[in-house]
Amino acid sequence: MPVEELVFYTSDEQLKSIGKKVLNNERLSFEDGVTLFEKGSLSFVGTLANWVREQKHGNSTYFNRNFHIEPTNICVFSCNFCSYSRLYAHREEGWELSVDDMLNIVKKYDGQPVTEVHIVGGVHPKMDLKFFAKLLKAIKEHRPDLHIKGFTPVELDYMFRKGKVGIEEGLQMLKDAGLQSLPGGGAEIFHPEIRQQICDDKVDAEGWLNIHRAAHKLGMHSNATMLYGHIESFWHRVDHMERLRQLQDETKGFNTFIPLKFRNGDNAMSNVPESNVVEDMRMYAIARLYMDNFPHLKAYWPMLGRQNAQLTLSFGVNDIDGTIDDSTKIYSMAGSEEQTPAMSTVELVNLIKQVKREPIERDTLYNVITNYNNVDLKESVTDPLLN
Ligand code: V47
Ligand code: SF4
Repeated sequence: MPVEELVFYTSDEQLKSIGKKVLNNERLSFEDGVTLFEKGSLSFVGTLANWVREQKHGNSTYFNRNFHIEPTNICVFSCNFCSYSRLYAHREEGWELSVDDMLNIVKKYDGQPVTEVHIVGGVHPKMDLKFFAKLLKAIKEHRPDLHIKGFTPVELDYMFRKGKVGIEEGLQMLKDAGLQSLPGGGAEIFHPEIRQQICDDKVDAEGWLNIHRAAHKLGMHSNATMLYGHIESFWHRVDHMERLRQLQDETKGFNTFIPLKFRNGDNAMSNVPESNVVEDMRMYAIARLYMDNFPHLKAYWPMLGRQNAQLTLSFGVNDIDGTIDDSTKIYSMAGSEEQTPAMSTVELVNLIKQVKREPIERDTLYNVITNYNNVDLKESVTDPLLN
């Protein structure tokens, strides 16, 4: 048997026909997606996903130098999976940063080669459009070269409704103030059957997609996430990916798809068990196969843990996010093993090289900053740029 047939071998006729479609670069149907979740072994979906990944990116594996700002964990919403937020009535248990506090966080990175700040937090009833426009302007004035990726449709929808502005107008105001792209959060699971049970009171699927559509039309890029591994069925995941795939066909504005593993520490869904590593890897692999029009697939290591993030690089993933510098609490508060998430560039590069991939530092829009494939880190470990 030729080796090509051996690696994709399956006796199942349905899987065989899906495998052929993938190898012929044909789009998978909704039913194909569900079949992969129901019947695809890790080795079957993983081998195919790795093939697709190598067709698209070879061994290139991206990371960036970034940090987060979480303006507040006070939130008017009550998502059941959220371990991080506190209601306004209990605001003494949370934090609320002023524009100056946040500018001081940015100033900590003066002289350091970070390229991106990721701003996301709870929905505070008093942090409005003007407050955030002031923040964006202050950051850009201080550090014009820092790319600002910020705000989920959950925050934006609330900000725009409260400020009585439409989506386009609100986004344009934030763009003019310095916002350059949107992160992928707030998507959770789009289907109302699940959304109503896990995050009933925040923006719905249509609202989330409309805000990303409008951002893309304004020339901004964005990411998309999916919170998986809780009470959803496989077909809800496929439905979620299908809605994103359709919007991407329309706008081509998404850079990256990021499946986020549900962590059950200290939240209202702590009774729901977490998915195991095989299910996690199958999720990434099937995402790579289904999301054929998304250029990149990211494993977010603060949520998954660094070893599992490393493992995803054999199951379709080509991006593992960035240095983070212990600047986010969302996952440590939900029980992730990464309690103080921070990795130096040397650690990220070594993590990628250990699994025989090529580490490439990128900016937010995937422009290459440095290809570390031929850099001997033992030589340059004292270089401050690598910390
Ligand atoms: O929308 C909250 C998730 C998201 C839990 O765009 C949880 O580059 C698991 O979207 N278990 C926000 N997940 C974070 C996010 C993100 C992260 C990294 C990079 C990017 C990007 C975006 O965090 C929320 C929600 O889906 N989340 N609680 C939890 N218990
Ligand atoms: Fe608020 Fe976001 Fe937590 Fe939901 S996930 S409660 S919107 S901070």
